[in-house]
Amino acid sequence: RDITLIGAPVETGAWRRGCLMGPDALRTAGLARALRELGHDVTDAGDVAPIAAEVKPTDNPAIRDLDLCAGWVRALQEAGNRVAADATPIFMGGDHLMAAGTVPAMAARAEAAGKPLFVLWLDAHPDIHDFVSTESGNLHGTPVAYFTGRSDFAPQFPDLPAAVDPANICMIGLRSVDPYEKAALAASPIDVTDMRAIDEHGLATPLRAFLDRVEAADGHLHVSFDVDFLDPAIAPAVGTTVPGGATFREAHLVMEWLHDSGRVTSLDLAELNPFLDERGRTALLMVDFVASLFGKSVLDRPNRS
Ligand code: DIR
Ligand code: MN
Ligand code: MN
Ligand code: MN
Repeated sequence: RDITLIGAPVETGAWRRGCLMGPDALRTAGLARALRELGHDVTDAGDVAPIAAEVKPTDNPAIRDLDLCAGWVRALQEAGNRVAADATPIFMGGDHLMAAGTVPAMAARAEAAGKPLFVLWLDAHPDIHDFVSTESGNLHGTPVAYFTGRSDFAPQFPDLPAAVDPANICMIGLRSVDPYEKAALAASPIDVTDMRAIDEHGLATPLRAFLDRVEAADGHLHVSFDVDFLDPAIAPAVGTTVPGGATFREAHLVMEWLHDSGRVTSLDLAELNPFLDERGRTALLMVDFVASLFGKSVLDRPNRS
């Protein structure tokens, strides 16, 4: 595969500073080398920079750094639009606001290819707030509402080049959902597997069902991987740790099945905050998971089951 690494060092969507260093930590942890060892052609396109913009303030005084956040969304959409039709971009974040840039660009790319875009959202949080509902004012909590066209983000964020159908979204790992988000998810066709469902039934069945749907629709698949999907005991380098996350084995299975599906066309690595890491262990873990997603396996399984 032709893999393009794109740095998205946005940190103004999160309350804590430090995601700025995410792309460089992933580079230092050997992301490009790990992918090359698997036989992929890897290009590092460097870091995107925000497009300076002054935007109209919203009525919500909690929202922070709106100008810069809007500038990042615009810049990341433009960077995503430059990705070749047959390349597989890995967007190295950066806080999860990055997905407001990357996902609309990937939706537009899929549309140009005549395919639907599916999104696998691996996260403790659903990130489905909008400018009105966010109480924290941290815009990394808003990308899903934006890229599904659920709420109005105009004129601060760009007009959506293509919206993602919420019926094509699967969220796995949720365990921090506030009342607004709970109601929003209940009213939406988004397929949700929270931690309780994982404890009761495991994540293999819902993941298989989702991947089968992507296959049946001949869709593109964007994976948005928030570090806080993982349990903080194995992945401490994230500003919004929530106890009770995915184990190493659960996440590893997700990565191997994603590889076996052959469907992943783009990937976000979001919320890595190296300032909070322990000697790079979270960055190294993320590189390991990405390697599994792109073909590193323990044993060959010709029957794919
Ligand atoms: C949180 C942020 N739900 C908020 N979400 C995070 O501020 O609205 N997403 N951390 O991953
Ligand atoms: Mn840098
Ligand atoms: Mn998130
Ligand atoms: Mn999260």
